Amino acid sequence: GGGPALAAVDLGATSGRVVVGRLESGRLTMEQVARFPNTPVQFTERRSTERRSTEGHGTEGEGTEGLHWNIQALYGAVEEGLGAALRSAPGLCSVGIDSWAVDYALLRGGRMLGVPYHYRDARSARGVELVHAVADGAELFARNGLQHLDFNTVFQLAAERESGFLDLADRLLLLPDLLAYWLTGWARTEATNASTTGLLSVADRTWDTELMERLGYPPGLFADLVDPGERIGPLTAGVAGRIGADRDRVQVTAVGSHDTASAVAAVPFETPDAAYISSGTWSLVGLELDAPVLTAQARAANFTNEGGVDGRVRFLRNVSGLWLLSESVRTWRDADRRPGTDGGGADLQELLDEAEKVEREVPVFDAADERFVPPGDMPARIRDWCEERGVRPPGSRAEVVRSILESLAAAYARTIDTAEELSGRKARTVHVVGGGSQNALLCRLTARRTGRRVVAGPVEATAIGNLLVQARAAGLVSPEATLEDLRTIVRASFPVTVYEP
Ligand code: LFR
Repeated sequence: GGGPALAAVDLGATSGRVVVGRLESGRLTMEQVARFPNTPVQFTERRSTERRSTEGHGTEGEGTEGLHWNIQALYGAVEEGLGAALRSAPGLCSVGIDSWAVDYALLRGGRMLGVPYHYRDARSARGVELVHAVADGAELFARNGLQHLDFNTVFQLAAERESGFLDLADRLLLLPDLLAYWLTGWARTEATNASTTGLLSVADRTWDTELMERLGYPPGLFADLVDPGERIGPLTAGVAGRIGADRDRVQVTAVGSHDTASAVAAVPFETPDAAYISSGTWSLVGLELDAPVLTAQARAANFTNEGGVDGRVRFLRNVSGLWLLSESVRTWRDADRRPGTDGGGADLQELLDEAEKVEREVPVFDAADERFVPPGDMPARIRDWCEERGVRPPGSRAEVVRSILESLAAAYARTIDTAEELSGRKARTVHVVGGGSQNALLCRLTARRTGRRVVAGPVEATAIGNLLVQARAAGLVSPEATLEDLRTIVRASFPVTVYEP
């Protein structure tokens, strides 16, 4: 129809989508108008030709040039998706963009330098060494409130500086901001995503220029901050022409451009005494708080205080997620393709059905172990983890799947208990949003292992949070609406499934 509509561009680690949202009598309706794959690219070795990688995902080997995002392809798909959004909703007035965090592009004179790295690229380890020589983990946590993850932007940039690229650049843009820049010509940095860089002060959420200077990162690289709900700018004439838009009618609006910030904004909390799991490639497990927890205990437990929509704090931990499953399935598919191997079947749904029936006790491994971050053979890494501890590893593929789900659920339980202790806030209910909310076995195991009621859904929380922040900015809901008011819309619009412990 011709009524006002909004578009969410939501880029995930394996696929992206464009979703049109409309508000009709206090309810949000959504229509997915485009979906496209996000396939990272591993470029061949730079240093030694003899060590050319034979495996497609060679980040475990040394000397590979790098694992990158195919950002041009993503941008092309976004423009096409916005064209589809306009055809479906001629009244489109606003676009918001979110993606995973921490990754960025360097530019000079508006032109992109090189191809953005994927946060799972191995070079970050070197960056950690370089940064820690200047500021140790305790100091970093006091300044930025973040859990240590090797791929935090602050570490990636140290590797970039060492390779000389930082000297060439005059601008750094996080990836959703880069797409917004290409659509509008306006270079801004959205604050929730900026909070994941390690370069934003947790005290006042402004750029930590002192730390930048000590690390040799020119503060002028970093663009002005915008909060979710602020306007970034209208489409350029060129973009408007290509997608068939009336130029000044469509604004790009800042949303929680860190996907997890948008997802948490859409958690249908009924009371503050609840935890959430934003469950996709990663599981982000924690609480929404009004103020950060910066104690030594919080740092030791590797909790993060990321910036949320409306100034809330996302007090959480990165626990691995469905990545463990998807990488396992990829490994099995590759194996089944090799001649002479008898495939055991690698259809995820079938494996989940079989995993449900596994009766043998499977091992619970530490799903948050860093060894599971780079791409690779997860079943082999799980086996190694078990063998190092004299634990019997899972045998069949179904057992591996069951072991992954049990281990994720156990990690959720531990993390939620710790979040309660560290914050003094109770978590009586656990909300699961995102793709993992549709995995019934995982939800049941989560209820069992946490001993708490699990409320699963909505699956599209990220797109919903993105759209509702735009709706408020565009006046489709009251500009005065609080996050709680927006969550009332979520509850009215999307059903949930409850799992009792
Ligand atoms: C989830 C997520 C996490 C972040 C990780 C890497 O999609 O955004 O919150 O830690 O990806 O950017």
